[in-house]
Amino acid sequence: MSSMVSNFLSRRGFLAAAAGLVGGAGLLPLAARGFPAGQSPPPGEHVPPAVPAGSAAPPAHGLNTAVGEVDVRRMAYDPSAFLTAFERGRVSRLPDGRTLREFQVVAYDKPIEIAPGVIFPAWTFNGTVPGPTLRAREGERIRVKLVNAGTHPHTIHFHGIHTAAMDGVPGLGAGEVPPGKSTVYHFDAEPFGLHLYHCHALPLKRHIAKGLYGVFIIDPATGRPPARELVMVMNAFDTNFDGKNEVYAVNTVAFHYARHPIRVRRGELVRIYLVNMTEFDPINSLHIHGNFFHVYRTGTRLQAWEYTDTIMLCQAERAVLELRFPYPGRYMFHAHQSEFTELGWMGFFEVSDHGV
Ligand SMILES: [Cu+2]
Repeated sequence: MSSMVSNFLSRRGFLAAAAGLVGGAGLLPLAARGFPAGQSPPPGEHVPPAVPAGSAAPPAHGLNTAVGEVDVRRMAYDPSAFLTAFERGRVSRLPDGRTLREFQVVAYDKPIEIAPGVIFPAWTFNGTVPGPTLRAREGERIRVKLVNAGTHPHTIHFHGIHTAAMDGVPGLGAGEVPPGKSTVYHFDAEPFGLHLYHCHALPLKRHIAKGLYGVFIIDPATGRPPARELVMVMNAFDTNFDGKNEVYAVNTVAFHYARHPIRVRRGELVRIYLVNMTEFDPINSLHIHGNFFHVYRTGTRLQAWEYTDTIMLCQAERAVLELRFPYPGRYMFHAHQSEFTELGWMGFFEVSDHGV
C-alpha cells in the first residue's frame, strides 16, 4: 500500500528511470538502494547495479530483465507453484446423483510485490493475483461463496452459461456485495472450456486492474489427453494510476520465469491454459521460440483450430495451447509486443530429459 514506485512519473518517465529494464542497471529493490519505502529515486540519478545473491538465473545484463528477486515467500504467492495449482473445491453428491462442487472465495486488499521492490496495492481473491484457478468438470453443479473482506463492494462474474441472477453484475441478483457481506453463486458447469472469473463492480476497469480475476477451467466430460498442464495469465499493473501499465508479466511477477524457467520434459505433451487479463492495453500475445503449438480457442472444442508460434488475444480472450519440445535447451517465450517484453512479460522453458 505504502511503497509505490514512480508515484509521480509517467509511463515513459518510468521507463527512463528504470532504464535498466532494457539492459542497464536494472530495477533494483528500492530498499537495497537506500531509498525508503514509498520513495523512488529522482529521475536520472545514477544507482549502481546490485547482483542478486544465490540466483540460479543467468545474469540480468544483456537479457532485458530486472535485477533482484521478488520475495515470493513474503507474498505467499509463488508464480512457479501457481502454474500447476488447481483448486478443485469440496465435492459431494446431490440427491439426483449429480456432483456438487463448492468453492469459497474471499476478496480482500493486500499489497503484492510485482517486480523487485515494486509493491502494488492489490485487491485479491484469496490473497493472490490471479485468484485461485477453479477447476470443475462439464455438467457438475457449482456453488461459489463470495465473502467480501475488502474495503469496497465486489462481485464475481463468471464467464459461462448461467441465469441472469447469477451473473455477478450490479443490479442483478445479489448485485454488488458490500464489505463484510457474502453471497453464493450457483450454476451448472457449461460449456466445457477455458474460462475466467472477475469482479464486475464499478468502475469495472479499476476492479479488474487491481487484481480481482482468476481462471475457471471446465474439463470436458470425456477429458483431454494426459499432459503437463500450466496456467498462464497475461496481466499488467498500473503502478501510478495513470490508466496505463508500467509492469507486465505472465502470472503477475515481472520476469519471474526468466529467473526461474518453467521445467518440462523433452517430448512430453505440454498444455498451456492461456488467459489475457491485461487491462488498458487492447491486446496481448504469446510467442514461443523454437517451436509451434496447436491452438484450441476458448478450449470449447477438442479439435485444434490453428498451428502457429504466436497467438494474439483480446482482453478476456483465452486459448488452450498444446505442444511438445523436441530438443533440450532453454526456449524463450514472451509477448510479441516488444515493449511488454521489456517491461516484464518474458520467460523461458527449460527442456531436459529429466523434466520437472
Ligand atoms: Cu471489485
